[in-house]
This record gives sequence, structure tokens and C-alpha cells, in this order.
Amino acid sequence: MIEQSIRELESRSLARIAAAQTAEELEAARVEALGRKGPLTQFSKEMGKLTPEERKQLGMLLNGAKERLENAHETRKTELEDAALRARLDGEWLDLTIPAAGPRRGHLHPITRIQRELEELFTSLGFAVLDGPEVETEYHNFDALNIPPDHPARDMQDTFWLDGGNLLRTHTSPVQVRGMERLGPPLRMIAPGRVFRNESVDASHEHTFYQLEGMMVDRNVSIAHLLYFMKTLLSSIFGREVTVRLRPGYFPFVEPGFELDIQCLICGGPGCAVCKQSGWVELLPCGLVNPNVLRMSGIDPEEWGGFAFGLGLTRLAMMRYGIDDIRQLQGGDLRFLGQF
Ligand code: 2NL
Repeated sequence: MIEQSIRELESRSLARIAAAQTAEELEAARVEALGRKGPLTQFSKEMGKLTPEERKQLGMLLNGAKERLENAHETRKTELEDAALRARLDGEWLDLTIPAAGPRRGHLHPITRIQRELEELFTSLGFAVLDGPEVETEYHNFDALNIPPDHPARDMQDTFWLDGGNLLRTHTSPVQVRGMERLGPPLRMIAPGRVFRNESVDASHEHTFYQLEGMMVDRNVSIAHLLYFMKTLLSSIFGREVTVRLRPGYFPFVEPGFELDIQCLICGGPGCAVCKQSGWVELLPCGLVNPNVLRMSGIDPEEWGGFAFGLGLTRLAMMRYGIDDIRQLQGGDLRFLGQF
């Protein structure tokens, strides 16, 4: 009678253990079959009422059932653990043969690209590419350029002055002054680089921007030479012939000085929003080098003459790429720079 119920109990519990699908279900089945409140334990507790012979019989029965249940539990536990590990390995596999993504490829800043293009062009025309200090003396930045002592450009509002009387160059002209001093005539040179003005920053003004100035000094240099080189420069920049005009312009370092305008490339002359209905776009200040400037750098203006020009690289980059806020160019935002 009792033997019968132990056997039934065992086979029911074995079935439950084998059917367990999770560690929780398995544990519940184990507690039910073998736990301290489980039927097997209850049977063991009642053995005291039995005769020694009956006790021996029942004890063997109970121990056998207990052992088989424990084995079944252990087996199922291992099965479930193996299955869990296999599922995890399937989910987490790594293909170590896939090639790595590699470092992200960078590229030149749009201003650097324009600068390099123009360096190539001028090199091909026999010009040297010169570099110079960004911290300059007042002499090289102003005096040697015939800029008078009371000129507003020398003001605190326009120039970053440094302790000791030096300053951050406000144009690349001092590089050309140093070039004239060092090379002597005849010479052809360009001076591209970073310049600084004490400006309030907004969409069209930066305290830091880029310029490319150029100069040729030789015998019998005329405005015809100036025009030839400027037209060559502009058709290289814009990739087509451009129509130009000269208007008088005043800069202390050139005499005569000009504003060179190009016929508007958007509307071709009749007038549009870009040229403000005038048909012309102001682009390039230039002129013949002032004899005082030549003399101060040790070049005899009776024998030598030259032309010079100044090109805003930052403005050119904005025109070419349609950038409407100058602050983007120095901003370092890769989402912006990545577009070029
Ligand atoms: C500008 C300035 C110009 C020059 C720059 C120059 C330099 C020397 C002698 C004579 Cl050492 N001239 N530079 C000449 C004409 C115009 O432009 O701010 N351009 C955006």
C-alpha cells in the first residue's frame, strides 16, 4: 500500500523534473519532491511507528526513490545549463574574420584647399611662397607699409596688441616686407596665412581669418602686368574667363591703388541679389607698390617698380562653397567640415 504510493510519487516527480524548462521550474519540482515538507520526508518521519523489519524495508524504498530523484534532478539541471550556454553562444558569436572598420579618413580644410590651389598656380608663374611670424613688430606690420602713426588700423579696437609693443599681424603684408628685405629685386612672391583683427565676431566678421597677398617687383612693371596676373588668378579660381574692372581705391602701401571688381558670375551683368543689383562684385584690392614702401625695404624706386594685391581666402572659400556664416570655418564642428 505505502510502497505503491511511493512508486507513484516517484514517477510523477520524475516526470515533472524531466519536463522542467527553466531553472525555476526545476527548483520548484525538486522542492516539491525532495524538500523538507515534501511527501518523502513525511514518510521518513512516520517510520518511528513501524517495526524494525518494516522500517528497514521502507527505508530502502525511500532511499532508492530519493537517490533516483536526485540523479534525475542533477541530469536535468546539467541539460538546462548546457542549453542556456548554447543559446548564449549562438546569440553572442563574433566573426573575427570581418575586416576592421579602420580609422576615419580626414581631409583638408576648405580654406587650406583654396590656399594650396593658389600656391600651385603662383608657383607655376614663378612666385615664391613665403611664410612669416604671426606675432609681428609694429614696424613690419604698419611703419614699413607707409601706414601713418595716427591711422585707425593701429587702434586698440582694430589690432591685438601684445605686452612689449608687438602685435598679432593684421595682414600678411609684413611677410612681404621681410621678403623684400631678404630677397631684394627682382622678385615674385606670395604670402598666404592666418591674420588677426580685434573685431566683434558675427556672421561676416571673425577675429581670425586667412589672406593671400602677392607682389612682383621688377623693372618696368605696369598696370598691364597687374591686370594680366589678376585675370589669370581669377580665371583659375573660378574655372572660367572673368570680366574685370578697376576702380580707384586707397591703401597707403600702393599708389595708385585699385579695387578690382569682377562681373557678377551669378547674373552675368544685369544685376541680382549677390551683386546687389550692380552687376559687379568687389573682390580684390590691388595697386602699384608705393615708392616709399620699396625704399623702406631697401629697394630703389627709381630703378624698380612692382604691383601688389591682397586676396581674402576666407571670403573666397565662403563664395566658392556657399557658406553664409564665417564662424563655421573656425568652429571645428566636424559635421560642418565633413561636407567639403
Ligand atoms: C587686403 C589688403 C592689399 C596689398 C594688400 C601690399 C603689401 C606690400 C606692399 C604693397 Cl608689402 N601692398 N599688399 C596691396 C594691395 C591691396 O589688400 O586687406 N586685402 C583683402
